[in-house]
Amino acid sequence: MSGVRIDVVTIFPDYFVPLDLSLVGKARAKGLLDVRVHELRHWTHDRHHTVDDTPYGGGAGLVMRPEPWGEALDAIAPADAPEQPRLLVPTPSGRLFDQGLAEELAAEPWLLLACGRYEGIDQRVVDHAVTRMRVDELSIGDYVLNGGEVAALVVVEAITRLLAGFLGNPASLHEESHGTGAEGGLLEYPVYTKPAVWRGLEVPEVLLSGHHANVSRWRRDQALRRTASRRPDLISGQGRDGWSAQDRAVLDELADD
Ligand code: JD8
Repeated sequence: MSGVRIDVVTIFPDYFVPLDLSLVGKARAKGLLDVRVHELRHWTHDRHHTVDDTPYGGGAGLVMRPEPWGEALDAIAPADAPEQPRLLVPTPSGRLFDQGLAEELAAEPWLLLACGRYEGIDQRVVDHAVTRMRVDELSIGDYVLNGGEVAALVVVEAITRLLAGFLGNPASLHEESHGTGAEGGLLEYPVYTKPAVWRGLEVPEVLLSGHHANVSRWRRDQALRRTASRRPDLISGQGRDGWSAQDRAVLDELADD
């Protein structure tokens, strides 16, 4: 199997059934993607398949034991293997996962996602793994989830759709928000389809005009307006020389509002 290999270790493998569905499922069927989901408890040896214990230093909750994780990583990526995966550990205290990181990870041949639960994974698992593989502790956003599985699903989908041969029309990637393509960095413009009038609401005239230059300008203006109002950080993040004169005219007009 030639595609990108993604191993996922979790105590809730059923969370990853959705990866059998839809476009990711098709990518797996096309051999673009080799996803392997592993049940962490497979690497426990007591009859209760214990994966957690009380935290050193006290405090609420439980921490995931290092031993099952160590054995899981050793089994999936033996230290003497010719190559090692890039280990991704979802955690609220990780670096922010964004489109730039998604594009970087989509170029990796082998990823291993370690999904924690409880209060998290004993830190020594990461401290030991970095001695033989690249490790990224990442967060999908500033809100608290109950575990790493949902974040792992987000990461797998965001990476898979960037794989060559995945999207019917890769050109659409360039137009996307957050991408590093020409349109990147701005939120998407509003989109419309038939009918031209729906419940008394009309599609903007310019989109029916067939005047491609006017359509592009309108879409750019809409993307600038949306971004300025919803994500001003994405505007201030790009120096003024990143904008055309027409862009700056729109931004100045918005600034005056
Ligand atoms: C991994 C355990 C739950 C987190 C006590 C709630 C990512 N953006 C994100 N928010 N939350 C996570 C995340 C939460 C996780 C684990 C990722 C493993 N938990 C813990 C600390 C507070 N409980 C995440 N990516």
